[in-house]
This record gives sequence, structure tokens and C-alpha cells, in this order.
Amino acid sequence: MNYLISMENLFSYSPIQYFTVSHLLALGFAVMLWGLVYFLMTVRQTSAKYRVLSALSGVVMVSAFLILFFQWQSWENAFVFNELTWMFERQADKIFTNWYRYLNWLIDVPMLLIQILFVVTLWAAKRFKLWSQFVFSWAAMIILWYVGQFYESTDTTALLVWGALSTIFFLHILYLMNKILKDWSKDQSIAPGARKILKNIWILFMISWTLYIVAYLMPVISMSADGVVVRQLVFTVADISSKVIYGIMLMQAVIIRSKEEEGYVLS
Ligand code: RET
Repeated sequence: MNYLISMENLFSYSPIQYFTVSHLLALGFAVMLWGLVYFLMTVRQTSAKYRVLSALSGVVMVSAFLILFFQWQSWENAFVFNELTWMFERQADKIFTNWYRYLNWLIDVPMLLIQILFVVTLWAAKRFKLWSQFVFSWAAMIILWYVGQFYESTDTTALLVWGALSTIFFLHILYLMNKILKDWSKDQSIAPGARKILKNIWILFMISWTLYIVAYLMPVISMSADGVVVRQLVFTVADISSKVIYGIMLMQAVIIRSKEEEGYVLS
């Protein structure tokens, strides 16, 4: 079996399965476009020092939109309907890949992590230090995972071992995030409404980032056409919550901070 092939290519799909995946991917990129409009429209609702947050969210939305669009095209191109079997079957000369998605993480994850550092109040040096720690662990996590995913259709043990190594660094990211959010949700100088949002962001962060691991483990949980549908569902929910809902919650926090701490009013 080919080492590079991802599990999606190993099955044929009923029309319901095929279109569910197709619609999930389309939903994904449509929501990113919607998010972009939201982040553009709210730029002026915060004081100047928070505006970089809107720019970072914009970058996340554009890159996620593009990449989910290509992911959707890759799905549409790889499978054709066979009238005889009433199934969508993979064309012999095409493969579907999740690589667009994984490439997207290279851009989006560092952006998502630095976003939080602009919502809380930090000295520039401290901000840089935290971000470097984030990026180091994130790079280690991704590189180890990158090796692991080559085995997803062939060697489950290898997939799990590389995944476990990768998880060590993921736990470090969770630890840092928890520390930042815990410290700041106790800080009296932050408006109470914003502090409450910071607390909720921790829950959202933990759940939505963990969903990516569930999707990664799908070949182990259910190596089937239904497993593929569930995997794309999990990816879509994770994408919408970790990028769009997260971004909106951060915006809400800084809108409150601008208004209540600085008396900022939209001119
Ligand atoms: C992998 C491999 C298995 C071990 C772990 C993983 C974690 C992945 C995560 C990805 C988050 C991605 C985000 C993307 C947003 O654009 C790589 C699946 C721990 C946490 C937030």
C-alpha cells in the first residue's frame, strides 16, 4: 500500500456520505468568509492598541478560506459517480489529500497563539518570550506529527508512537495557555466582563484543539467510509471553533476592555 495516501482514498462513498463531506468542506470555507466580514466590520470598535488582533484574525480567515476551498476541490476532483454501483469512486489517477489543511496549520496556529497575547496586557519582551515558547512547542508538535501521518494507512503502531511524542508538546501549549488565561482572569485591572470571556476561552481552546487529535486518530477509531465522514465533521467543527468563535470571543473581550477601561467610544 502506498505510504503517502490518506485514509479518504481507500473507500467508495454513497451519495449521502460523499455530499456530507463535500458540504462540510463548503461550510468550512463559507464560515471563514463570514468571519472575515465580521473582523473587518469590528476593527473600529476597539482602541488602537488592539487593532492588530483584527489584522491577525483577518490573516487566519483568508488563509483558512483558501485552504478549505482547495481541500473541497481536491475532494470534488478525486471521486466520480459510478452509475452501475451508485457509489462515488476514486478516479484511478487522482488522490484526495488533507495536506492543504495541514499546511494551513503552519500559518494559522502561530497566529492563533499570538492573538491571545495581544488581548492580555504584556510587556513586549514578555510577549516575545511567551510567543517563542508557543512556537517552539508548536513546531515540535507539527514536525513529529508530520512523520506520523505518513503511516496512517499502513502502520497504526507508528502512527500512535509519533502521535504520543507530538502530544507531549501539545500538553506544553495547553499548560502555557492555561497559565496565561488563569493569571489574567484573576487580574483586577481587567474589566470583569472581559475576564469572564477569558475564562470561557480556556474551555473553548481546550475542546477545539483536542478535536484535531480525534480527527488525526480516526484511522484507528474507525477505518471506514463513515469514519471519513466523521473525520471531516470533526475537522470542520474544530476549524470553526478554534478560528472563528475563538476570534470573536477575543474581539468581544477587547471591545469590553476598550470601552470599560479606556472609555473608548466609536467615533
Ligand atoms: C496532532 C498529532 C497527534 C498529536 C497531537 C496533534 C495536535 C494537533 C493540534 C492541532 C491544532 C490545530 C489548529 C489549527 C487551526 O488552524 C498534530 C494531530 C497533539 C492541537 C488549532
